[in-house]
Amino acid sequence: MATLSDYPHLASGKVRDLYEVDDELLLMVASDRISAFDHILPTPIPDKGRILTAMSIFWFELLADLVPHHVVAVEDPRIPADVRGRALLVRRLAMVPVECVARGYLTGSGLIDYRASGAVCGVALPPGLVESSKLETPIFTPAAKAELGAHDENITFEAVVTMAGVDLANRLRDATLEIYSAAAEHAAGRGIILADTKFEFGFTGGQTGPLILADEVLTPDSSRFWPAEGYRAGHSQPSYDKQFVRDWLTSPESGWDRASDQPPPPLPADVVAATRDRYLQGYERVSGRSFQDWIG
Ligand code: Q0T
Repeated sequence: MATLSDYPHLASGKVRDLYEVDDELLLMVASDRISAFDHILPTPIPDKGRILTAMSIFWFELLADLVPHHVVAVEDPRIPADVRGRALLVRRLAMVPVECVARGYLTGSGLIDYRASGAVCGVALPPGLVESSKLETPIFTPAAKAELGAHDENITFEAVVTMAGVDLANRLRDATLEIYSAAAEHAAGRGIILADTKFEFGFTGGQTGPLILADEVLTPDSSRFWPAEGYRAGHSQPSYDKQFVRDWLTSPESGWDRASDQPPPPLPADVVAATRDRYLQGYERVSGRSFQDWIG
């Protein structure tokens, strides 16, 4: 059986790690780590890595008729036993260095940019929009990946054209908006608003080959999911997954000052349990699948 130390480490995000299996294959490993307020918390959420991997697989499968994806296997002898259920064997691609974001609602950096300029990534929006407003039409708001620890920088479509050429830029925008629409429609049928999401694409051959959907997809780490029943424009929506964590960290009980240079404190067991439950409920509600049926 394989072990993680068999594979050279290639890259790490805040909560995931990438390893080289061979010239054609990589291993993407999701951890139980959770971030909040731009910090990795010292307390893991049990099963988070497996739940988000199951969620990503659900969406890759649902969207497979619309876009090819990079997943080769979730059960394979080349996947080490200790990461089984939270690791994906994926095709090694030439990645497009653009974070392909679709937004159907205005929040986060989109709202900040709109308040400053009336536009997001060069897309002019009508006046009078507020926190969490639904957009008339979903928009493509690309970003450039920042160094670890920094925020991705919103860029214009013209900047994508400069980086990737007009042809590829058009294909990235069209694929991003099509995939977002299909996913948002599925989520709506389950009582969930998909406010926004981020995709990454790559190629196997040259840039003329098909765009292949990579990374993780449509997890709470790459997307904003809102319960449809509580939605109200003009208010920030509770985070489906991290609200207990944020509420506790900003409460006096935590003793933590967000503005300080101090690392966040360990989470209490009840906050951990409630957060694990939210991830579980989110997966089961969006997929209609039982986490008990996921491997591991
Ligand atoms: C990638 C080649 O660094 C990243 O994730 C950290 C865990 C993002 N990233 C993805 C790749 C992929 C994918 N996914 C792929 N299929 N082929 N590179 C590189 N960085």
